[in-house]
Amino acid sequence: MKKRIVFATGNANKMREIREIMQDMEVEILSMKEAGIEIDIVEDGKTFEENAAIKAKAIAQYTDDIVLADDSGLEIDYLNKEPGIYSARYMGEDTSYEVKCAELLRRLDGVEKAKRTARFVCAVAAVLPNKEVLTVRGTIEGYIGEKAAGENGFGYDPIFYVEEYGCSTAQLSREKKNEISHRGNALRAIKEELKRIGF
Ligand code: ITT
Repeated sequence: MKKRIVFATGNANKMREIREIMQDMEVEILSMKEAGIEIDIVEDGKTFEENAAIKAKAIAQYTDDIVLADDSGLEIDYLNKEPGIYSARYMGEDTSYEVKCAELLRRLDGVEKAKRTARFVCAVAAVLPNKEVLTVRGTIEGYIGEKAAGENGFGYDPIFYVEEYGCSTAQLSREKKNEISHRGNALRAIKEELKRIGF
């Protein structure tokens, strides 16, 4: 039987990237919904790592498979690292990303490029078969552009620009984003950890 991993996320965009990044593994990856686990998880941690561990541990109560979770967000230095761990909740969960991105651009109006530095952060937590919990972190450095651009990706991608490519992560191909992204970096690190334990 193929090995299984359950991913503790309800975010379909994350799930798509996760499947793309982990496609080289001989493992079946199920979202928590596909695994038949539908619960509300209160993310009341103070760091990305704490929240990722909260999500993974909550789902691990319902399965013996390895459980992974992703907690991620955008840190804007000029805004004291806002929206940070509150990235999904910024201006309310139901507010569109068009509106959220426009508001962040407005708050940075007139701020020079050198002060617009930002990063995406992704913490991935794993609950292993022996219930040990591991966490890793991946980041990508960039800056907030002057305007939103691009149709790929999701969330804050249209306003997050990468110096090396001179465009937003919403303008990169899926492959390129996964190659350089916070999520790609964190998931590659967790893959190494899983390999180390012989999974
Ligand atoms: P789960 O908790 O169910 O995984 P969520 O959307 O609530 O889904 P988070 O609490 O980790 O996930 O919030 C992450 C938010 O950060 C996400 O909703 C995006 O707004 C933003 N974000 C994370 N990764 C991103 C990426 O690759 N590109 C753009 N925005 C991203």
